[in-house]
Amino acid sequence: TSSTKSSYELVTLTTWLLKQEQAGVIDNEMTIVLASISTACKQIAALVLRAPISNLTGVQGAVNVQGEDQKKLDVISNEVSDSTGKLNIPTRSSSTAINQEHDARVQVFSNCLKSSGRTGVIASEEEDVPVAVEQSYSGNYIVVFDPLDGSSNIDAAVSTGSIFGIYAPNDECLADVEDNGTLDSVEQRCVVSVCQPGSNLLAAGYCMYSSSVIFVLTVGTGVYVFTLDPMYGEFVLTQEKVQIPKAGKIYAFNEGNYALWDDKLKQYMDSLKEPGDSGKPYSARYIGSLVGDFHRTLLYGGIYGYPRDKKSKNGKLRLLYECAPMSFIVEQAGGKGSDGHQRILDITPTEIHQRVPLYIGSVEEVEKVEKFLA
Ligand code: P6P
Repeated sequence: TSSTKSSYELVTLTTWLLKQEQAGVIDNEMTIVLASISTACKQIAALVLRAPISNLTGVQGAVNVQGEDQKKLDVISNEVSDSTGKLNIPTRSSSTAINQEHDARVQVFSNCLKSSGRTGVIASEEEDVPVAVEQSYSGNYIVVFDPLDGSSNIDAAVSTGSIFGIYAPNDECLADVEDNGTLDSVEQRCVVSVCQPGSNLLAAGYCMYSSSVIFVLTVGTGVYVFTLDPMYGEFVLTQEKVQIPKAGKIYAFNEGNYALWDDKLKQYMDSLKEPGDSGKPYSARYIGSLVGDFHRTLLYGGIYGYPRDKKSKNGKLRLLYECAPMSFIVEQAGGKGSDGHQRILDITPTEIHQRVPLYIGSVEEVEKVEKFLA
């Protein structure tokens, strides 16, 4: 008998979401928010695929709230389709237009979420403060995201990714809430409503733009992997209930920072290089893109780490829209996400761009580094 699945057996993300809704795992509003996120990811995939061609690479010139040079694509990847949902892929001739209008340019993720009508608040790496969504008709979900993590890799066509998390609606920060306070109090309420521990996440996922476009999602019932079929632009279910190996001899750290690490971490890193009982040391794999390094860790086992160091007291990665969503996913796959001492999902952010050290992957590997750091 043929081992390949015939097309009618393939499950698309759309039908998978509807099944979760019918089973009562998610509600209709969440289905719409997740569908709008998958649309944003398909649009970003198209942008990333053509970046060199449409001259989107190169530094935008603006600097985001992180103080990092904004690559053109991560500005646009924050929005892509205008209100008509049309995909605004700039052509070569419009590159100057991009420069002039990048502030006004539509933003992929936030625009798709706004047009879903079910998103109340968004918090993005590319936005200084949380944004209360005017067009929210119902649902009012809170969505946190990094629209294009690792965007510095775009020019070299190395994997990049979008990361997102969804929290339950709350009325703290709705745009239409009458507020006789100052704008600051609205923003402050937004920050309060967005700054929740990852243990409150209802859903989390990422889309990796690599040799395949891979959409990974959990709604709290395990981790599901979808692969974009460019033949008809649908995400197709390719793995379900993924379980990360309990151990794995692959580590992903930027060892260029070794001299800046504290001694306990150096001892951990040195230990990985000893052949040990198996006679084989660990393998180093580091591509400088969290989503790419994480996805390989999820499937093959091992550990990704971005420690604090003498330069970056809290490491580099953001708790709210990078570490927490990835930790929710890895725990759903039987893995662990830690700041070196505590569970990432137990940490409540005090501000939306807060950084934390991150050690994430196979349980035995994360516990090994925690022992060295104790
Ligand atoms: P470094 C990309 O900028 C990112 O946020 C992650 O995707 C990636 O793992 C890390 O930073 C790379 O940082 O300092 O090693 O270049």
